[in-house]
Amino acid sequence: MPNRLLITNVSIAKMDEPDDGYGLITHAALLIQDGKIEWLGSVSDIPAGLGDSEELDACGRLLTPALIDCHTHIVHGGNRAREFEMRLEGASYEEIARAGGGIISTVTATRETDEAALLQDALKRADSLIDEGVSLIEIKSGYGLDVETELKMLRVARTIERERSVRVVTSFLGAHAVPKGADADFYIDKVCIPALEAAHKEGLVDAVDGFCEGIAFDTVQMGRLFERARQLDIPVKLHAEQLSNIGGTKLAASYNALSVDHVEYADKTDIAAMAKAGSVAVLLPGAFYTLHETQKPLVEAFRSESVPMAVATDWNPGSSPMGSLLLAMNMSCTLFGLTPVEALAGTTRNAARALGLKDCGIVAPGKRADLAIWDVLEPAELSYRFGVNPLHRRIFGGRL
Ligand code: DI6
Ligand code: FE
Repeated sequence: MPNRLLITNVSIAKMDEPDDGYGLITHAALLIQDGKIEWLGSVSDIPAGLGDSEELDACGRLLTPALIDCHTHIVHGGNRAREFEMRLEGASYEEIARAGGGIISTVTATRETDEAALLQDALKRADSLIDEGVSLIEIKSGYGLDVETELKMLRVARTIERERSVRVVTSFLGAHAVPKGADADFYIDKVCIPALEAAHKEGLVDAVDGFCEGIAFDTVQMGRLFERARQLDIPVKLHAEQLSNIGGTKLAASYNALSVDHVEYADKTDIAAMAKAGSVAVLLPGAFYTLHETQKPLVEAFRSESVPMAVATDWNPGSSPMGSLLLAMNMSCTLFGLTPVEALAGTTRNAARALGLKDCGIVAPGKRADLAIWDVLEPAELSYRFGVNPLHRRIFGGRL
């Protein structure tokens, strides 16, 4: 029997490029063959001769591309609930970081946690994303800051893909923070770049990321890392303009970054540079919310410059301990003013683009059959509610 699945009686939000809306078709059907979308259209046009296909009646539910979380740090040890309390007592994120807390405290915990325990914790986090219809998770290193632990994190990330029906894309984030007592320049040249080379050699690196910020690395230091990435032919992306504007966005754009992430403090000249470079803006409302930020990304400028906007959880133990991509979609609307169409494009089509992937993120013939079926009538419902999970079922690689 051919490996075919026919979904009938479904509404489909195709989220495909030429249409600025949802690309919605109702009373539709969709045919999957060998893990890919073969055909979609009106139920009245279902091709003949499919009698031997497995069939699924969606009872009028909504089908979308499966969701993509294009920015996470779900492999990490420990937690930072104490810092949450400290911030509520008045300490700022930067003050905690400068006092040796923040990212550095997670580095200590991650170094102390063995690979098996890191994997168990990360799988739980991956499972909660999968339960919300996520088929693809980007996972960063960056809590090792030494060769051994950076590689350990990336190996765990790759293992998740073998343990679960989910795709994983990795980013090497060795330039996340300056290790305690180290000199930032020395660290970049003598630890971070060698760690990148070692991780690349093991096939663990899909992209190179960094944290360009007053409390982390400046543009000159990031530039040296990006130069090495370019020599190794690895695409780059950057955490930039999250807490201040120090030029990270323009640096990233000059390397044709896949994405520039956070970008609350990016100005119009930064956004013009992103447009020219074709970089995606990854908006991370969980970090904005957690840190009580007030500077919002210039959404109107991203729109007018046609810079695609993606939305992600930034799931990490410090600035965004958020395990829900649906909540990130809601927050991107409520806090940043995205429309529900933009929020869904941000976790499907534009999230795929932020990862440099062309085989997923929209519902179209030839794309991977990574799909989500929701117990909702209209696509705006996915962003409208929060704390509610309307997933009916997820299809991964054509399999229910
Ligand atoms: N920006 C972030 O939001 C995360 N990393 C970064 O560079 C925060 C990571 C953390 O606080 O542990
Ligand atoms: Fe992050």
